[in-house]
Amino acid sequence: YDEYNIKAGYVARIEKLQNNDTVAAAAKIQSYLEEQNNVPLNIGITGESGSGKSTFVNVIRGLNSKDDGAAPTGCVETTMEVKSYPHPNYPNVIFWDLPGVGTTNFPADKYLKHVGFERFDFFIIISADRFRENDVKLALEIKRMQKKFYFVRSKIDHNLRDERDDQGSEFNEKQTLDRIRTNCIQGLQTQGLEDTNVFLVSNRKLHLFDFPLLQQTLERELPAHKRDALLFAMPNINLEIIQKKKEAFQAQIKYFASVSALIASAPVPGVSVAADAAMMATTVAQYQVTFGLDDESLQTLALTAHVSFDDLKAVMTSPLAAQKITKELIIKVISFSVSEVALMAAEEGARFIPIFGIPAAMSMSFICTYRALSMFLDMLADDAQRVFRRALGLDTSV
Ligand SMILES: Nc1nc2c(ncn2[C@@H]2O[C@H](COP(=O)(O)OP(=O)(O)O)[C@@H](O)[C@H]2O)c(=O)[nH]1
Ligand SMILES: [Mg+2]
Repeated sequence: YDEYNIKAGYVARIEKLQNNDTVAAAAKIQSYLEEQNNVPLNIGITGESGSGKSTFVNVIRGLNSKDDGAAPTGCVETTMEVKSYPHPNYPNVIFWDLPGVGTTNFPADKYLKHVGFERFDFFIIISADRFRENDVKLALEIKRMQKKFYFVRSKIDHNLRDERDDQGSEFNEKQTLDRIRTNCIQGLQTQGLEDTNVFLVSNRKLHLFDFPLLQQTLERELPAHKRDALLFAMPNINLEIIQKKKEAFQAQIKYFASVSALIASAPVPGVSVAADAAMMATTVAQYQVTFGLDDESLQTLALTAHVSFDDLKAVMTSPLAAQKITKELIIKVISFSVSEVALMAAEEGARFIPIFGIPAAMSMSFICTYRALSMFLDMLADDAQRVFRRALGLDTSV
């Protein structure tokens, strides 16, 4: 009788664990994280043929024009086709290479209908010259449809080079940039667009001139829930953006740690560790590509910055540098750093734990995952800064 009772109790306990709320809770947190990383962002890039739209679509996605998945560049636009180019690491962020209004021969309102304006979060209107009547009409129509637009004046590197050749020792970069900007803004004003900013950009050197300002402006003006989507998809053009990516990832770590705490209560021994390492590997691999530290990104950077691939690899110091992120690598690096991972209290993490009111094993799991992911994030953000300094930090001329 007793034996029967004990057994029944045991079975009931296992069943309870298996159907436990914690499983549902872990799944819920996981789907929340997935949602966070899949917020759709659709950016329409328009402007006359030859203005540099397709090139912009490529460089902003961290691609060279010859890479797989790059938009074809340098060809005269003849089709009215609307083409979508998802970000290679964040396919929820889509850049749309739109035909120029001139190519379609549509008036602005028909044009917007043709390209399907509802889907766009905002438009970027590019010109390699002063802005034309078409650009202004389109901007006014976009505004009427209660969407946002940003003017980008491209090929600034060309203008500066020409001006330097013409003016010799008289050349002043800042004055030249100010003059181009003022010209563009005045041109827009005379056509009826007041208070409009124009961002001066070189698609050859995205980290120079106004692209960083454009990035900040877009981020500021986007609804809050879309900001991280934009941030993660942006190329690492300066140290600030690397820092912001790090902070955004850091803010997610408590959720990953909670999932691992919940998994720690799983009835099957060993599941917790294996699941943690797999989850961490996926997350750390995401850090790696987002910081541009995977081989492919480094190769592209080496090409555009005219630095050798090996030089870029040489400045990275973390044990993850230039490695394919696997479960095994994660476990290996964690075991090297056991003292750091196990002994240091996770401050933010500790504050988050009481919400769950969980037993000790789960807290340990929470703290370990929290510490480990924070450590990996620190390592990769540091490497990203070093690589940035080596590749672009000193490159301030066109
Ligand atoms: N120097 C320089 N050339 C650019 C820039 N942007 C685009 N180009 C070149 O301008 C040409 C037309 O660019 P493309 O992107 O095909 O223009 P689209 O017709 O608007 O898509 C290509 O040969 C590009 O390499 C830039 O910022 N600087
Ligand atoms: Mg094109």
